[in-house]
Parts: sequence; structure tokens; C-alpha cells
Amino acid sequence: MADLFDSAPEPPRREDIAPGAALLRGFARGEDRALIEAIDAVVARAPFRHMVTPGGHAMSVAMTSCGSAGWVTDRRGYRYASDDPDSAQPWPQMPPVLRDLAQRAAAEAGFAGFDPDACLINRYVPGAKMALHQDKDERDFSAPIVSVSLGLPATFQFGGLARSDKPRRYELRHGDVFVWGGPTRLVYHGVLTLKDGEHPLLGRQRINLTFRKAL
Ligand code: MD6
Ligand code: FE
Repeated sequence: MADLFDSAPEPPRREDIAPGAALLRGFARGEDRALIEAIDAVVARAPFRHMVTPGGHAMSVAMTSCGSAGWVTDRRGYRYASDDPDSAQPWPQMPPVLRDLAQRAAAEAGFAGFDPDACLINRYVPGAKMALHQDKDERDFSAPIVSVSLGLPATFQFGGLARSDKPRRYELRHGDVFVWGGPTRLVYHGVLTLKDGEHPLLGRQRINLTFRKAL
């Protein structure tokens, strides 16, 4: 039996963040090894790379994608593309274990019937960060975004519909799933500089999956 001082993780539970936004603590923890195996299979065919923003800066976060569309950025801008620009081949298919998790998490947050066609995979090493931004390259804003965090914890900023709205901060840990849509679909959000650490399964990195309906 757990006592007050052990570090056993808390059971999964839902925190309602705002209308349309929910943080599902620990939702993916029980399937972490299967998720990592599926991610490794995607990365073997579509390796992580540091894409360049339209402004000409290499991103500190390394990215890849799976699904019928992948998110890309280069000097021409941000967009979804059906082919991986590095290989000129279609992105790897979305592994069923990933799609299934995203659909269950969306339903738990009130978005039954979510049918993602894109999964962006982000890799953060200590020092990497993501500036405040909106996810607005998708065609269908009626679908939510499902965000899965694995590995090292990160501080997530969740703001408002204007860049100047002061963001609230949430620590996202291994297995947490953040779902947002509806009135919060276009909020500004970002990730603060990742702190160093060592995760038992993933070592010195954080992996984030974001599932979207892009096309
Ligand atoms: C991250 N996530 O958590 C970066 N976007 O590593 C995102 O930019 C993001 O987590 C839209 C919805 C959920 C997200
Ligand atoms: Fe985003």
C-alpha cells in the first residue's frame, strides 16, 4: 500500500482548464512503452530534423510527422504537406496505437468522433523551447488538438486569443495529455526552455505528440 512519502504517480484524473480545454493527467502513462515503440518506427523512416522558420532560424525543437499530412516549415512558410520534404516520400502512416490514444483522449475531453489525419512529433532536449504561437495552419478548427507528453517534464504556457494575454503555466509530465478545442482552439501557447534531467524511459529528452485534423 502506498504511503504518504513514496513517489508513486497519482492515478489519472481530468483537470478542466477552460471551456474546450482539459488536462488528462497520466492518461497515456499505462501505454508509454507501446507509444515509444510506435514513435521509434516512425522516426526510423522519417528522422527528426530541425526545420527552418520563414524568418530563417533553425528551430531548437526537432520534428517529424506521421499520418496523411505532416507539418512543415521552410523559407516559404508554414503548411501541411503529404510528403516528407527530406525523403520526397509520403509521411509514414499514423500507427494505430497513436490514433487510438488520441481518439480516446479527445472523447474523454468532450470531443467524440475526433479523426486526426496528422500527428506532429516534437523532440526537446535540454535548452530547447517553443515560443508562444497559435496552431492555425489546419483547415478545420472545429476539431480539437490532442497533445501527449512523454519523457522529461516541461512548463507549458497556455494563454488567450491575443498574444498579449498573460499565459497560465502548467507542468506537463510523462503521460499527460492536454486536449483543447472549441472556444480555446486558437489560444496562444508555448513551451519554456526544457530543464536538464534524466527520464527512466527516454533519457535526456521530452517527446510531444500533437494530433490534428489538418486537411
Ligand atoms: C509541445 N505543443 O507541447 C508543443 N500545439 O511540445 C504545441 O505547440 C501544441 O501541445 C497545439 C496544441 C497542443 C500543443
Ligand atoms: Fe502548438
